[in-house]
Amino acid sequence: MWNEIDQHMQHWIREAGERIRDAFQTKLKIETKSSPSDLVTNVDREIEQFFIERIRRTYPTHRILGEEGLGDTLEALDGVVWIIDPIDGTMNFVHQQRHFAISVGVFQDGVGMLGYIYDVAFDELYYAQKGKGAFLNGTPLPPLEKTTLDRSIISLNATWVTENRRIDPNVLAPLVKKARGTRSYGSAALEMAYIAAGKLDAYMTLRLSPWDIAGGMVIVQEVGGVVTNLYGEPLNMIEKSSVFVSKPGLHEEILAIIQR
Ligand code: 2AM
Ligand code: CA
Ligand code: CA
Ligand code: CA
Repeated sequence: MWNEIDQHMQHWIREAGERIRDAFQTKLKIETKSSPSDLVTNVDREIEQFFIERIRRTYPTHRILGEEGLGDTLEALDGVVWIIDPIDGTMNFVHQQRHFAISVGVFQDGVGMLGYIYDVAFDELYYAQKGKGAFLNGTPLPPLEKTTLDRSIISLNATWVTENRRIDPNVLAPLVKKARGTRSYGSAALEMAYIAAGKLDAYMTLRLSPWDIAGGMVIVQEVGGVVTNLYGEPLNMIEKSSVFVSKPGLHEEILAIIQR
């Protein structure tokens, strides 16, 4: 069953990517949601609808949780659930026309079975099937090796060093100082894909939704990366939470610093 779903999805996601690239030739309708930095466009909604139509036609019993709310309203993850973010990194999509991705995870009774992150501008499809390994455009991604903070690039958002309700900026200073470098790409999905591919070593963020991380979680775990919240606890794919994704070894080292 999972191989069959994967075959459909490999076609659907590349077709969706083509539609997004075509949309650059049209005028985007841009609106704000919860805040002036929280953007949505007509393309976000159209791409979510694109996946919903195909999934419903092919798998009428599956349920769909999508960021733009065009799927089902879910209270639990029983059965097969597709968790979809049609465009992750909408601000990048609007301002930069790159560094955004389609992110999809397919879960069965709460367990991630398939994960997809499609970097549309670069035409790079990261995907994984539980127990079968992770791939980038068909090439297997090697297992992640343990690393240490002084040799690591960590990804986090600059707003953390401003006053905020969730984390003391002074806790982050030693972490940022000790790391080899820091980055921020503005797409949780791509940041997770980069960890799976060894381009980043850790990614941490304060508040994400299931659709931001569902695809990435399957891909990262398949190469031995660790995915938890900022307290080191497992993630629950039905609620918002903080997220901390890392290579093995480094995960313990960073947790020890931020929990001091
Ligand atoms: P989105 O583009 O799908 O909304 C940006 O730092 C990252 O955080 C993106 O992955 C973005 O996903 C996500 N994000 C989650 N909630 C957000 C919000 N309220 N405003 C902006 N980005 C948000
Ligand atoms: Ca959004
Ligand atoms: Ca998102
Ligand atoms: Ca989105």
